[in-house]
Amino acid sequence: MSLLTVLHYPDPGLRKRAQTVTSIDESIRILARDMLETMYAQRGIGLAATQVSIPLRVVVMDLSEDRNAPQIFINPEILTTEGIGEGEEGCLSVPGFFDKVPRAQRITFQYQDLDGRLIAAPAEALLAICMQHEIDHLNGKLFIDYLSRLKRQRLRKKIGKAERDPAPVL
Ligand code: GNR
Ligand code: NI
Repeated sequence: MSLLTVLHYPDPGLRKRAQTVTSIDESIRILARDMLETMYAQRGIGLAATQVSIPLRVVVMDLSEDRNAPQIFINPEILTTEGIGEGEEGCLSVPGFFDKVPRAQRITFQYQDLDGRLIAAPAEALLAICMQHEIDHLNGKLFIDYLSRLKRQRLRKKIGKAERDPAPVL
């Protein structure tokens, strides 16, 4: 088991489009396991491989209260969407920042499991929101891209400042 480093905005790695997984082999199993470990360590409910510098279409999630229901989605794709709603979102790659994002309320999506089986399923509520958030990551998109220019400018200013003035070493 190994913990992976989660990239933070504005790291350019977060803007890469992830490639389709063509062979679900041992390396993908290890990646999924390490991503779950990393997600649990950071108290996230989902994680996309692009966030840990691996440009492959792999997503992990655990939406359960008890943090004991890991889910792995290979090559997830949205098939249909219905309705529109707004929910508060956060992202492990934009720590400490939360805002409302418009998302489809209900979706159907497909993915492959670790055995390569193609599965189609409906989603609503938190699963629908999180699946859209994670598939955006695989396409190099972040939830802050949906904010107004003003809000994004304010966020960039806040983060830019922190990066320009690093804490002095001793
Ligand atoms: O932990 C997370 N919480 C969350 C809350 C609302 C909408 C989406 C998310 S996903 C986020 C983890 C993450 O950054 N996944 O990419
Ligand atoms: Ni995220």
